[in-house]
Amino acid sequence: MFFDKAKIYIKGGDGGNGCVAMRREKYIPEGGPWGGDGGRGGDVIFRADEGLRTLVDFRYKRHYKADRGRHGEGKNMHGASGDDLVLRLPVGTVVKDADSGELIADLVQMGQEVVVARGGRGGRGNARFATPNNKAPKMAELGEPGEECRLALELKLIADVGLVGFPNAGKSTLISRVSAARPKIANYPFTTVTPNLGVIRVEDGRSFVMADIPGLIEGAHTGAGLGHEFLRHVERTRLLVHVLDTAGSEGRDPVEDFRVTNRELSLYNPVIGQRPQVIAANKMDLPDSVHNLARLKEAYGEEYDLFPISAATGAGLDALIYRIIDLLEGLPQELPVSEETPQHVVHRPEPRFTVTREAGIFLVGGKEVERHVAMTDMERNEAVERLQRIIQRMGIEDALKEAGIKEGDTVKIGKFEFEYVE
Ligand SMILES: Nc1nc2c(ncn2[C@@H]2O[C@H](COP(=O)(O)OP(=O)(O)OP(=O)(O)O)[C@@H](O)[C@H]2O)c(=O)[nH]1
Ligand SMILES: [Mg+2]
Repeated sequence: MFFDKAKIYIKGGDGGNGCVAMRREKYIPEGGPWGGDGGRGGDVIFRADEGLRTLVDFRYKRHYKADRGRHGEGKNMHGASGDDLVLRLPVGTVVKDADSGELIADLVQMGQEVVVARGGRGGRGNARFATPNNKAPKMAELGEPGEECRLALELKLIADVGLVGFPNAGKSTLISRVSAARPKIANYPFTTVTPNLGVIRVEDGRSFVMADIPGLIEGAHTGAGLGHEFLRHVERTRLLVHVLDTAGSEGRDPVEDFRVTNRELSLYNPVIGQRPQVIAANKMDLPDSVHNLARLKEAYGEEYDLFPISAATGAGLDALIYRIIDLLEGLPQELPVSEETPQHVVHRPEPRFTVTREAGIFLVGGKEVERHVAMTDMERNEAVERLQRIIQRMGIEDALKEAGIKEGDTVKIGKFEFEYVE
């Protein structure tokens, strides 16, 4: 099954908790703190893999979590780190934040790796909180929670050449003739319902990748036929080969078809409408093709390279393939960027924290303070006192006062709620 879209939830592993322990050994009655740190949680990593062609795996399993770090232990023993979780995705996968739509990664190269959710760091053990004033701290940090997010994955195949044209024009026949790709071929429209990639090698050792997609019909931009759904798979090609049924089977007119398909391409994305094109005038083995070829040459011969071929017999294919490969050499190597593909990620500076009032409750938000709260062991007074100092130092208390907080009001930071006291 072919799937080119998926939404998944991922979470980095939580850090392990720091340990509270005191040294107690023979002859060392007053041993100091020796609670070790927790280990860091594993990252969630995406790796582009050339062997994959679809996002189908993510259709059935949608939650992914990396291993958490182990907790620290006495005798200053640190917890082990959690294992990273490496997920393999097909080359060409675009990764966006499912909620904001922000581009997170574009896996365009085989083997490319991106950390999409970091594991949390381990909490520090009490050994690390010893000071001259507090030689035996009875607190440790909890592990930092791993990053979590919902991601929208979208596959946009990466190929040098895209085949476009009406259904039944012979696109799949062509790719099966020149590459090892074996798509379904049949004498009815919309035989191809998923894109296929084929690698074409020529005798001098050069090669390129071609993508075959379902046929387009008039009104595809309004969803007719299979619509524009599959055009994203030619968005990242450098050259289009426009396949025409030159024989005009079933009352079609190739001169008209060329115009209609190009209009649909431009309506989908003007950038694709502008992409260099070569015309493959197919089915030259059939009657009527000679007459139509003359008309095509008349109409488009000036503007486009036009190759009479028969995908069925193989006639004319060598000339077409060598022309494609020569053209590719003259085109820029980098991926064409479509209007849909953002070129850079915009990072908006976030305020350090926010204070809002909702139904009488004071809500404090912000990554940094929420992290401090999540890493505080509320069962331990020393830990809570430390959190209070941090909140004060960050200026949150002043901000709360400014917002009109009074003794006894409720404050909520992350999942933690408490009553405000001066
Ligand atoms: N006579 C002749 N028939 C051809 C030629 N090329 C393809 N055909 C036939 O045309 C029909 C459609 O071919 P496909 O390759 O499936 O066409 P397609 O463009 O991939 O069609 P969709 O996947 O529906 O978009 C099949 O019956 C092919 O055998 C050709 O050069 N000559
Ligand atoms: Mg086909």
